[in-house]
Amino acid sequence: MDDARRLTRREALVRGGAAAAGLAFLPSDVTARLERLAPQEAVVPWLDELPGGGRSNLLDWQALTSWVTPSDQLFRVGHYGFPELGAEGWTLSVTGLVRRPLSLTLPALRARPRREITCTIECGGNRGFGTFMGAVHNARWAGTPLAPILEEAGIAEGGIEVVFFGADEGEEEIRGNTVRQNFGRSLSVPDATDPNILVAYEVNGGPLPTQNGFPLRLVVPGWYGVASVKWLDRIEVHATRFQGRFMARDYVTLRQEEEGGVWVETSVGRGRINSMPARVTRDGQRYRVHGAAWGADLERVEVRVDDGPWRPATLGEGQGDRLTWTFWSLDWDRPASGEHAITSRAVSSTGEIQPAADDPLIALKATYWESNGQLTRRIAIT
Ligand SMILES: Nc1nc2c(c(=O)[nH]1)N[C@H]1C(S)=C(S)[C@@H](COP(=O)(O)O)O[C@H]1N2
Ligand SMILES: [Mo]
Repeated sequence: MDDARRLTRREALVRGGAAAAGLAFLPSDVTARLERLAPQEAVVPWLDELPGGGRSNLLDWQALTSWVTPSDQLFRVGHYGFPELGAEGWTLSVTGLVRRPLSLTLPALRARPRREITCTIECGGNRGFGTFMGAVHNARWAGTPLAPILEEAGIAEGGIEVVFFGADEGEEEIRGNTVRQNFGRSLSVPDATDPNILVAYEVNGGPLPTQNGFPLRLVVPGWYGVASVKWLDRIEVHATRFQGRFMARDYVTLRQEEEGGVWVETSVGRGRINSMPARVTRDGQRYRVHGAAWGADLERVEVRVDDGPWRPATLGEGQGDRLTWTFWSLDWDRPASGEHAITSRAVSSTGEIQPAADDPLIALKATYWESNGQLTRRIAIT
């Protein structure tokens, strides 16, 4: 297919989608909002197109239409598959080093104070390999805060680690033994008492989709997705640090230190500063680059075209909320025809800059997790 025809097909697809969503309410100000595509605007396809959807239901960046990811568009990761579980009789137990063990039914959890939080969750493996590029979502979760549950159970003397288990399980080979294990992840007691952590039973105003943890999951805002345990049915307080597969074997970053050359292994934990050019739109001769940034308290996002200067983007929806992604855009007037490279980088309020691809933080990293380096996308202007 030649480029002109591809463009036409994309335009039709994107416009069709927008029309179906009811574009009648289009506001006059379309700046920095990916979800609002003016009728005369068209998406210019990337040359390095990234497939969305698939088994992991990855985000299609070019077709990104909404700041809140609709529930049927949430990416999903299930290391032991995606169990279809019933809500009937579900209980969440809180045991181990606690003074008052608890067993909480779903009605009991729903009767507790309800809290909603909108947050961006990214898989620690996002962008780490091949086309696994859209493992991030921004959704509005509802549930009850974890901290008061832990408070009620009462961490007993010596309890340092809160371990969360899902009902999903698999066989693991561990030092010569074959054992069955549930998916498990832990947080230290101070990390687990973060008031933003939810035991969630709803997303975007509806039940959790099966693949995203129905009927109950943990939501740990500000952390890579692996911390947000799905199909949650057991919380244990331990006296020792938990070294399960998803803490200490998988989701471990191996990186060489720039000074001294020492190799260090760290468990994937808190999210990292990140950004992504999502798409370029064209309105006559006016082009605009749109994208998203997340993983830090953002101060600004900058965009570079080819080897030009870094230019500040206009921040849009999500600005000022460190737990959600922020949409951004940059006007790109009258680009020369031919191929161009577009790179974005996020900068945090503490001055942290999203690392370049050749930054030692990225270049000296041997594993694919925490791949938050700047990404360059290619586009042809005709
Ligand atoms: N029980 C359970 N919880 C889990 C997982 C899992 O395999 N089993 N995968 C984790 C990983 S690696 C990620 S990235 C997030 C993804 O959440 P989502 O599938 O709702 O997008 O779920 C986390 N919680
Ligand atoms: Mo993940």
